Amino acid sequence: MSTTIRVSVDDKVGTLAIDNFAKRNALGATTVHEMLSALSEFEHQGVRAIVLRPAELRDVWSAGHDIDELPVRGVDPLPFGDPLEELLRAVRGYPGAVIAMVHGTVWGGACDLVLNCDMVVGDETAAFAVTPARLGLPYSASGIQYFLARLPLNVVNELMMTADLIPAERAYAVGILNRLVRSDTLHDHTYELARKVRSRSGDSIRAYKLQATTFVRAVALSAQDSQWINQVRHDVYSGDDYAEGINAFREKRPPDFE
Ligand code: LCV
Repeated sequence: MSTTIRVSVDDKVGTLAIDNFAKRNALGATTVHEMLSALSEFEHQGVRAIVLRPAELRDVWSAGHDIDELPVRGVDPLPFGDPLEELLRAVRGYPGAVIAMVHGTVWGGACDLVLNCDMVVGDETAAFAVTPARLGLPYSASGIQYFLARLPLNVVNELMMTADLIPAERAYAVGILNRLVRSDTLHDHTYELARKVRSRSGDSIRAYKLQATTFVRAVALSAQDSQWINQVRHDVYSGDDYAEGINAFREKRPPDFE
């Protein structure tokens, strides 16, 4: 029995709803593993379009990675095997459309999750922040690569360097949102889009998506540059900023990176 998500299917359109508002729908290992199981079950049932949403439409869509589960200084906070990294790969690899329905603020790894969805429908309350610079954390190389495939460099720079929320109008203007609709029509617009995808050829869409996500990953990178990237990230997650960022969150105070 799932404890932090709600799952349903209606005529091969799935709904995957995060239901843990007490922790602002933070994406901890328990929630992520339930979401991974749901995606696997959707695939088994031949679900062709999935709507990813919060169970309750409140002011926060998701607070991102569960900070309480981030490791201490000196340990990579976003390794390949991190549950949230696994979820991002599962969404990218799902053989059908995953459509994010966004009402409220989306933080950090949840922003990565939404941007990894195939399409994003938001309303006027939707806002997006990518937050490693609030935590002194070196973002994952795969995450950065995917952000750069999804958005212009200057927009990724703004997200990564300010860690501020980009509000709905700008999110639509810069391409984070496919559709920007009024909150009272958000549900209908999102499910209308999901049903449209569901009505098209599942084989064609599956083949397209598998190729598209493969092409996005296909970049030439020397072993030397790969090792250099690992060293750059190691120096940050072993440094003072990361320790301060995590401690500041736990002590409910602004971080002091001076
Ligand atoms: C665990 C939480 C969280 C949370 N984890 O409610 O992108 S990266 O690299 O940064 C990546 C590593 C990542 O995703 O890191 C997480 C990035 N997320 C954030 O920086 C957002 C942190 N959360 C907030 O700023 C606030 O909680 C927001 C603005 C989302 C909501 O504020 P609000 O005042 O409505 P509270 O802050 O009171 O949070 C309610 C409860 O949820 C916990 C938080 O600790 C609190 O728990 P307690 O009731 O036990 O005090 N919580 C919120 N976010 N990411 N726990």
